[in-house]
Amino acid sequence: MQPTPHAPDTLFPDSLLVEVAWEVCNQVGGIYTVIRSKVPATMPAWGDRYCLLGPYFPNMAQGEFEPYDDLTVHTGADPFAAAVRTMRAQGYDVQIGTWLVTGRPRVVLINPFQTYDRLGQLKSDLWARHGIPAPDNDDLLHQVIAFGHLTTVFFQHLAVQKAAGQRLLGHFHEWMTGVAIPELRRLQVPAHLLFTTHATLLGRYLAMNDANFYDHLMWVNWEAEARHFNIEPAVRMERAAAHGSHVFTTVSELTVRECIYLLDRIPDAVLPNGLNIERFVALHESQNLHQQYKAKIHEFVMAHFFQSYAFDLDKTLYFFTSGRYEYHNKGFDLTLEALARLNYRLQQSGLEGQVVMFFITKRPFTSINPQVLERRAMLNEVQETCRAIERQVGERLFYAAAASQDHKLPELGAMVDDYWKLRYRRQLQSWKTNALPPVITHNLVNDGDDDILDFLRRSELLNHRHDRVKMVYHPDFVSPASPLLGMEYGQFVRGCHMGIFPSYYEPWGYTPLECVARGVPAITSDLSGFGDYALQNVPEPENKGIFVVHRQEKSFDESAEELCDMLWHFVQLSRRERIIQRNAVESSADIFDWKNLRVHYDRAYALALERQ
Ligand code: G6P
Ligand code: 1S3
Repeated sequence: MQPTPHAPDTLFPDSLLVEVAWEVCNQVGGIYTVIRSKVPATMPAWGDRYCLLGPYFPNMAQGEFEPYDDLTVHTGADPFAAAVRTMRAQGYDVQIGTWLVTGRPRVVLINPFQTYDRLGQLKSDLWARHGIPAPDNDDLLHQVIAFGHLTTVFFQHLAVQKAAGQRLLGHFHEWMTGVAIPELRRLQVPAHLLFTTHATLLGRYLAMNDANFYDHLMWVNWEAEARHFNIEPAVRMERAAAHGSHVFTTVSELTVRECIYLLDRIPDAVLPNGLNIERFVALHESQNLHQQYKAKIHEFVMAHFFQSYAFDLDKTLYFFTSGRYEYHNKGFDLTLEALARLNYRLQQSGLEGQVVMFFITKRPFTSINPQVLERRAMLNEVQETCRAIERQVGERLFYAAAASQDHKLPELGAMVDDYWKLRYRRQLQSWKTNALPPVITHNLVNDGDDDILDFLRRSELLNHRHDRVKMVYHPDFVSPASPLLGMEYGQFVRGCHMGIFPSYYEPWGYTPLECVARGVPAITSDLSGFGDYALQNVPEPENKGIFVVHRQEKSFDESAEELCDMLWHFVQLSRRERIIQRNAVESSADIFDWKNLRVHYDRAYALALERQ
């Protein structure tokens, strides 16, 4: 396919930009969201002088990547195609094409496995030249080292192929791609290099293992800790990238502290993360979608709970949290504690209604719990019977109305055949059970050793009829193919009332921002980059549906109480107040549109171009 021509740029007109990330056409986590969502704001500025570079994993790239046809690669005048050509002429396997996402940027993908026959040499060079050791049995490190070498080769070719006077910017995200930086500097490849860390390796490990991580941060001996956690090679790669780049950046003020103490370099800039915010012209459109997707969640909830006992769906609120399973770092522990307190408060109060809380994360499981599937299947049968009765009554009523002499509504029950009446009664009899609705939807591989389940069992939050906070732990991502919550994640978010993300360690944290962008209020914390940014840049964030739990210099108990207060306040809002709040949330999302946040990247590029 021919690449689409893009409008020429006015910013940095004499420069080329290559953004290198492990997650280009390869969705793993948050960096995929950064890169992908930024494309529509990046293309108008850089157009044909922009290229993304990542590792080629055919299974992951499938469906997202469309290669250019041979003619385009062979004759393409742009320096990226020329660099690919010359690499291919040397026998390298390099893909060039279009990433099939909004903005359709050019991408170059390189298969890291092609240099595995030279791994021994690459590893010994890395050690001899940059003091970075590499163990024998770590496949991710091997891929990273191989890809780092191929990236270096690509930049060397690009530096030759670019037009005279053209300047080359290389922006590397995260340590997995940053390993090329020290080698590019050693070879003096004429490129202006930026490195962005989205979380320091040690920070993540230490935060997970030290309840007073932030107090101890400035005393950490990075070398000793890297050995202790057995991550020394990756930490050394991260440090080499941070120190070797012309411009070093990170995603939030919070991570700046980590960079200073754990990487020994003060970042030159903070590049906050944004989203490509798509706004509806009319606010009611967004409200309609909430109603539509909430109805889908209602279906799941009826299937899951109503076999055991029913409750009023109109007085039910849906809360959720989601993200990588890092129990402490993502604040799952705090969320559970606050929900347990909320359950108690609701039980003691005269308030009507209940909360259904979803934990959406990823854990190894063997299958969906057959009981849960059966509950769903039985409800589907009940629904089919109801529809059949509805059709029969509908047709007969219509006939009766047309033939009516007295204009009275006939007895509707008499219009249903005995067959359907019996079937209806039998289905309902066999459907109802005394068993409690399961708190988890899947069978975990290690059910006996799971922090969420452990908490629920210890605190007796087991979906008893009297519990006013019900739990649904869904240890798999939400997807339209799922027989339980068969919808897109974004649709699920819209159907909920509130997202809860009071992280303890979170360099940025997209999950609350994804809520806000969909008009759903969200709770974050002052230890997440997003929460910290909101406190500093959004006037009265709570009026825009962004609630920030204070965790800095607060005990677990104090933060849990604050979170519980926020939830308690929310459950007391009227429907009208919730609707008004959703409208306010949606209109505050613009602050986080890449169109507004891209300026931070532009400034960093300008700075990199000044440095040699
Ligand atoms: C949207 C719909 C309304 C509906 C409301 C429910 O605003 O347009 O028709 O009543 O959602 O809001 P709730 O917060 O109760 O889910
Ligand atoms: C990191 O991904 P994570 O969830 O491992 O990068 C994300 C994008 O910058 C960031 O939002 C997140 O906080 C980091 O932790």
